Amino acid sequence: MRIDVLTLFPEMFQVPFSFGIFKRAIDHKLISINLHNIRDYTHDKHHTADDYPYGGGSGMVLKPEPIFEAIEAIKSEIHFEEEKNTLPIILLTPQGRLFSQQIALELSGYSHLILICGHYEGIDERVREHLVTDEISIGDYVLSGGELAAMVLVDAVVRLVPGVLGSAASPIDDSHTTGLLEYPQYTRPPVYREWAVPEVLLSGNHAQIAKWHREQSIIRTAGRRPELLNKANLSLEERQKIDRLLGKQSKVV
Ligand code: 6GU
Repeated sequence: MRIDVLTLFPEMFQVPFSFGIFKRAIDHKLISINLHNIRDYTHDKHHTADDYPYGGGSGMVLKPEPIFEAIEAIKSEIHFEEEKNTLPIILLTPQGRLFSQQIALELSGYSHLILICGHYEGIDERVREHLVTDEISIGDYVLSGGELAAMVLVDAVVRLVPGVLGSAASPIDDSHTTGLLEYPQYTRPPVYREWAVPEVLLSGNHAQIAKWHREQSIIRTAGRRPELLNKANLSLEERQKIDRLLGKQSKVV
């Protein structure tokens, strides 16, 4: 998968993309991330990427020309019409559709994505109308720019690209894919400050352990995020257990 990112601050991406799964995925050529400074596509000697809003108002607005030209430069390297026409051009903005595991999964199916990091007070509307194919927000709060949102999106998408997580971990089991939150995890020592690890986990009985994991996931989801249970794949017995749980217990576990 190839990801092109248009930003005023390409340096912000250096650290996160140099560690962990990103570094491994880039080194193994499973993904390539190309950073483009929007200022490099300006033509005046001050490299002006933003300007005052028509009609007045506070803040600056990103100019359309450098953004159109950057995308056209990227597209000129694509030789297949089909890819050019289906390529997602995603604007990160608080006005976009709310990002989710479902959207991450959808985006992980593309071989190429372009991300535009919005900044200042806004972006010229013509970019939205005539260039962008999708707008995404990562949550109902305001960030000062789209960069951190782009990093969140790239992280969530890249780990779904086959091979990126390696063979041990599978994103299929992730919470928000299963609809259930993760069960509690323990490691050594078996007793720490008199707090013992649940006995079943030390039993070596794999069937009992799997049953406990499942139960704990359900209890935890019912306590913290009951609305997630609607999309979880639960047996009738499990549904009945939850009804009893939610009826009797209101404490968050
Ligand atoms: Cl994508 N951009 C900005 N500036 N703020 C946000 C956001 C994006 N998503 C949530 N808040």
